Amino acid sequence: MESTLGLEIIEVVEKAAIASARWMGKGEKDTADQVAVEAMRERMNKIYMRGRIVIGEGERDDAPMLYIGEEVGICTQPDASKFCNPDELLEIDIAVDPCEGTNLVAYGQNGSMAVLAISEKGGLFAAPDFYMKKLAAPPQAKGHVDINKSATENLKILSDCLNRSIEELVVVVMKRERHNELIKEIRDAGARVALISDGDVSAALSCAFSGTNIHALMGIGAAPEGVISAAAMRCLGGHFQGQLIYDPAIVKTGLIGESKESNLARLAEMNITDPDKVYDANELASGETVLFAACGITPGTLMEGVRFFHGGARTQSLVISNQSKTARFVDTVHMFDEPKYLQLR
Ligand code: VTB
Repeated sequence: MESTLGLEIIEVVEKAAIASARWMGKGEKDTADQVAVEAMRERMNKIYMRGRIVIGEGERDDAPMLYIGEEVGICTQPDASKFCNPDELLEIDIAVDPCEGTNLVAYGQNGSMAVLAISEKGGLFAAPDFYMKKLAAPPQAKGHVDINKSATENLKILSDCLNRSIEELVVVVMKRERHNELIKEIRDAGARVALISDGDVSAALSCAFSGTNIHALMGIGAAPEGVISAAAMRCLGGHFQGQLIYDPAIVKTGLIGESKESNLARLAEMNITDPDKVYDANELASGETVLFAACGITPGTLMEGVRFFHGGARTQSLVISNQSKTARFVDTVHMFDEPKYLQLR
C-alpha cells in the first residue's frame, strides 16, 4: 500500500494546500475549506484504489463532497472494470481534513494544513462528529503520562521522562472557555502554556518531534481531528490518548448535539458501548498499515506554508508511515506555467 500510495498522497495534500492558500488572508473560511475539499477530491479520484471516506467533511446531507461514506479513487468510478482488476484492488479507509484550521487560513495565521490519514479497510476509528479530550506527549513519555491523571501529575511525569524541569515545559492548549481551569492548573504547576486559537492536529504532531519546544497537548478539541492526530502519533511512537466528550455542558462553546442524552443515543447507534472509554493511538488507528500526510497551508511548527511565486508555488509536506518507519519532509516546487516563463524559487 505504501509504495503505491506514498507519493500520490503527497500530491493530494499539496493540491489541497495550494488551493486553500490562495484564500489565505481573505477572511473567507468557508471558501478556503471548499476549494481544499474540491482539490483533494479531484486528486484522490485519480488514485488506483477503492477508497472510502471514514472521516470527512460531515454526514452526506451536510457535505456535498468528501462526506462520510463517499467512495473515492479510480476503482470506484462507474467504468472501473476497464482499469481495475478486482483481485488486486486496494481497499482503503481514509480520514481527511482538507483544511485543518480554516480560521487560521482566513485570517492569515500560522498552523493550518491539509491533512489525511489512510489505512486498510477498518483500520481507522470512525469517530462521531463530537469532541475529544486529548493528551499528546513525546515518545519518551509514552505510556507514562495518562489522560486520567491531573495535569499537575502529568507535568511531573513529563518532567522526569524528558529530563527537564517543569518550568521548561510548554503545553499547547486551545484558547477556549472550557480550558480556563486547565490553563490555570498548568501555570500553577510551573509550566508554560502556548495558547492556540485552532489547529490541534499540528500541536499533537509537534509533540513527537524534539526541537519544536512543544511538550504536550492537553484539552478538548474535535474527535475527527483526534483520530488523524492518533494516526500520526501511532507511526511516530508518540503518546496519544483520546476520550469522547458527549456532554455539551463540558464543551461550553462549539456545536455538539442537542443534549447529553441524544448524544449518548447516537453513540449507542454507532455501537460505541462504553462512551467514556479512553482510546490510545493504536486503537484510534489500529490498521496494520497506517499512513499520514500533511502539507502546510500557512507556516507551522514543522512545515512551511505555501509560497506562491511567478508561475508556480513551493510547498512543504510531511508523509509518515508505520511500515517503512519514516517521516519524510518533502519540499516541492510546483510549476503552473510553461517552463520558459518560470523563475523557480
Ligand atoms: C477543534 C480543533 C481543530 O477546530 O475542532 C476546533 O480540534 C473547533 O473547536 O483543530 P471549537 O468547536 O471549540 O471552536 C480546529 O481548531 C480546526 O479545525
